[in-house]
Amino acid sequence: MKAAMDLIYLVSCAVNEEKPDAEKCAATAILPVNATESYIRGDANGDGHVTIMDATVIQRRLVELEHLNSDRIKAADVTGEGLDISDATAIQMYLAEYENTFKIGETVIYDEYELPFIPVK
Ligand SMILES: [Ca+2]
Repeated sequence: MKAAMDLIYLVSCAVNEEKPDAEKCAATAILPVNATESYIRGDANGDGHVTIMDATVIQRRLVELEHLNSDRIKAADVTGEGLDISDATAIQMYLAEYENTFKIGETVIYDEYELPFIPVK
């Protein structure tokens, strides 16, 4: 699931008290309230569910039999350490109802983006 990513820029300035005419401004990019990006942690194939197919897709990606775009890799990297076999194992353990240490199956929502400092002047 992915919505449009039109960015709104919020510009804020701080006045330098030692030099009253000097301002330091920064622009922060944020997303509109209704523009969200979300994914289900562990849903490597993007079908909206976490199943054994997601572990299989990760395994196939690791031996270069499958391509995953950056959004799918983000969902597949359940351990947060880069995509590797531990992600497939974690999904298998989740499906076998072991303790869900990595919050697999939970929806991860981004509703606001903050980009690095952007000097305005
Ligand atoms: Ca899936």
